[in-house]
Amino acid sequence: MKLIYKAPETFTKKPTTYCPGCTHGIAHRLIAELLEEMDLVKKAVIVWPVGCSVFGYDFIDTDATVAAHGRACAMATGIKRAHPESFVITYQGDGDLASIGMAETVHAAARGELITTIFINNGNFGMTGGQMAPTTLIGQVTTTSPYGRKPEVNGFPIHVAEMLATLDGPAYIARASLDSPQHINQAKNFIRKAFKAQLLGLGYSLVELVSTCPTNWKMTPVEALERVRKEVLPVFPIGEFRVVKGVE
Ligand SMILES: Cc1ncc(C[n+]2csc(CCOP(=O)(O)OP(=O)(O)O)c2C)c(N)n1
Ligand code: SF4
Repeated sequence: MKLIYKAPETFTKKPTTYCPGCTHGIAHRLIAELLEEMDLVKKAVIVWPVGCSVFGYDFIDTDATVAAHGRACAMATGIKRAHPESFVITYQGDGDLASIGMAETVHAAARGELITTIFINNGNFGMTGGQMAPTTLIGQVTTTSPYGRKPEVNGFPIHVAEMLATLDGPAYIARASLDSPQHINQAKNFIRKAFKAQLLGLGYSLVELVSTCPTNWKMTPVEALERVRKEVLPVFPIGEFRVVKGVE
């Protein structure tokens, strides 16, 4: 039989800790495939966050560390400056990156640090029980917005990719979605460009990945993917928001 797919070699054989239908695992696969295709496995240092993906170091076998809540970009900055030959990635959820870690992220981007961030936008704090995140949609019910997010009380969702694209430091900023095979292929292309931005020394790069959290959304995996298409993508459109010369 013809082999059409096999798991990346960099994946460990450990059983996943993600819920059924969670797209964190797809994001992991794209990163591992690209590290292999671009011959970066030995140079890679991944800074994992707090949140459901904190155990990412158990699933992707590279050098790695874990940053306290939101501090991944600060830690990655230190690693990259001390070891410029390393290929440094931060992997962060929206609670981690856009809530308590927003300052670190914005300033690392503004400084044009030569690191790459993979940003998982699943609209809530997954690990701690589904609290409202900066990316929670207007009207969305979470454990801390039981009547739905209200702009007058909770403010508006933050569009991280668009916001960072206004800065001069980033070389590549894009948003993709993990809801369908076509979008997953596009996400891989965007992450490849983000990696290229770091390899060419052009500046900070970030790919936001619109993701699911079926458990806290209280949906089946299929309903969660449908919600991404119907409700999330109209608010968080996919596309490239900043591409400096050389990355394309
Ligand atoms: C300093 C600190 N404050 C709070 C927490 C609790 N905490 C752990 S995970 C998490 C939320 C993570 O949510 P997100 O970044 O959206 O990732 P997800 O679980 O959705 O993948 C929080 C608040 C912590 N671990 N450390
Ligand atoms: S709680 Fe949500 S983000 Fe965390 S593993 Fe489950 S589905 Fe994924």
